[in-house]
Amino acid sequence: MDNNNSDKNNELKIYTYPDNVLRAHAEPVRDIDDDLQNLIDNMIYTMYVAPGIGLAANQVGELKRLIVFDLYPRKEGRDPQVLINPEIISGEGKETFEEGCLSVIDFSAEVTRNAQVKVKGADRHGKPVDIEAEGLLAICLQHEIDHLNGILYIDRISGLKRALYKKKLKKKLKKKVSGLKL
Ligand code: GNR
Ligand code: NI
Repeated sequence: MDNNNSDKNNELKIYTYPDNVLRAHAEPVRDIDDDLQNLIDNMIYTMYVAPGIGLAANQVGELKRLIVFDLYPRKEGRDPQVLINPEIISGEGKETFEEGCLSVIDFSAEVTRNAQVKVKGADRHGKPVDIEAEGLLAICLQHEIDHLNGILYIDRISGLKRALYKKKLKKKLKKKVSGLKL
């Protein structure tokens, strides 16, 4: 990747289930260089375009421990957050929330996770950050950190609901294939 501004604000391809890249364990970020800054900018751009409240590097095919998020992606006064090498250091309580994922198309389901989590990591300049999260932030951080470990929210729902999604997806893919003009 060239290190110029034209590399910023590119919409990246979001990989979707059942792509293998979503099942891979992402590697820790070692170098905070210009390539990483470009990837961060492109991920933020891609998240807003999607639109989503968070995005993990696996979802755009980069196996790096890097997430971006913005719980309130309104147009005015956007405040995108970046976490490099995020780790959940503790979790407490339980909360159930209806989740969706940019990598799991046309589906949503209730997922139970910790209601509060403490997360540590680094900002885009490598400065250590500690976050005490609850509510939507806690859910979003757990969802994104799951991605870095190859886990999708559909892994955390009942087998019956997961089977329902797979069936729906199969049907949808068949329709797509039969509609192809070859
Ligand atoms: O945009 C997103 N919304 C969302 C809603 C409930 C729980 C988690 C999320 S994250 C999701 C974007 C995404 O797929 N991030 O990985
Ligand atoms: Ni997701």
